[in-house]
Amino acid sequence: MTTKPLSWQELEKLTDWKINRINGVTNSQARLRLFGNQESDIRVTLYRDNHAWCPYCQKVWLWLEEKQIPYRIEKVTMFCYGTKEQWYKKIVPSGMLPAIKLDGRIITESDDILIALEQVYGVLNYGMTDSLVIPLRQLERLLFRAWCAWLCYPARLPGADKRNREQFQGVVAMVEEALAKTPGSYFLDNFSTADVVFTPYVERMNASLYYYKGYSLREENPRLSDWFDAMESRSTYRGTQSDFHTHAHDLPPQMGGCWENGQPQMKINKTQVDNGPWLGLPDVTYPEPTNSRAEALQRIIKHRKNIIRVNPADDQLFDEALRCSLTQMMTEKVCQPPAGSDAALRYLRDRINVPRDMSIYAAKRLRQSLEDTAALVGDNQGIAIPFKHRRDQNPVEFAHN
Ligand SMILES: N[C@@H](CCC(=O)N[C@@H](CS)C(=O)NCC(=O)O)C(=O)O
Repeated sequence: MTTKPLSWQELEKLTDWKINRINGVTNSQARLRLFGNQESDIRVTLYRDNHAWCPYCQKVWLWLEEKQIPYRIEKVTMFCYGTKEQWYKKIVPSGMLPAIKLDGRIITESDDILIALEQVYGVLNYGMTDSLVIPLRQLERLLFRAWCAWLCYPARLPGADKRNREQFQGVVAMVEEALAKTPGSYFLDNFSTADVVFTPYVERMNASLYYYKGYSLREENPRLSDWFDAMESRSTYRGTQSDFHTHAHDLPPQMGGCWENGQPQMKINKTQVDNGPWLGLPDVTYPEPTNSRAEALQRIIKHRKNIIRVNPADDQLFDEALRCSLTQMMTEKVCQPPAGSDAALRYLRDRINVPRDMSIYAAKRLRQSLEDTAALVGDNQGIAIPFKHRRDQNPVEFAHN
């Protein structure tokens, strides 16, 4: 069945998605988190990056959410997508993230931040300097280095890719062994700091190795698979969790490059991450919430003016095409977009960020509806996502209302 695009007013009636940013579940839009406390109880400000790309920020963010510490959030631009704010350079001259202000004192370095927070608020089941946690922190760094060695350097010599892969898998085997030491799914007998420390990079390893190397960390390792499932049972993690598409394209400028190995499985994975279908990718396994489409719709409605303004296509043409795509997403009826809007729809498809813009399933639904709608008029792609920088994501463009 085909239909005409709904107007923005009609679309607005199809969503009642709403969250309580301040006291509700973990979300990336909040500037203030109270967990039922008063604003006067706040002693902490977290400085994290605008797009929730910075892994070390995720570590501190997750810890604060798990401990339900009341805090403020100040967002800062990373060098790879824009200009560092002067006010931030005054507090942290290097511009590095994350940082916190705790009782007026600025602290940088994510490990030092967690240790300082533990001194004030107590540990998250086990502390950073606990004799059980220290070897796990060392193992996480070992895994990180093996991942970088495989992902971030070109494997020019024959057999290099295979060797790097084996070296990485060797460290993964040690991680599997560490996870197997306790009966539950977490690193220690309960969820703890150790899990928080592993989270940011294991999430990025899962995404990047799937996309650039055809290796599925989560599917090939049973203990890590259980660990991911356990993490996804926590609303705190779900609020900070990103997806394969976001990471595949946010990592290259941050890491100084990610190298494809060109193998058949890699090519299949890359095509699926970039062109869909996005449902079914092993970046998430918890069941899809019933309101994922309503969330995507609400988020687009809120930012539609800027989304249309920054899109390279003509505003009127893209406005109609975008409404077609949203109409299709909400009604499941085919809605023919204007001729020539395929590249514009795919431009947006490629720039939805998780969790910055919306949660993982909402983004999958939206990407799919943009792709399905674009496919009705052609196979033109949007302007390619840059690899060396991501200034196409400069948050300044979204500061206007
Ligand atoms: N050892 C530091 C590493 C922090 C770090 O590398 N931060 C990166 C982002 S992940 C950064 O702020 N780079 C500057 C920028 O990208 O603007 C920590 O643990 O906090």
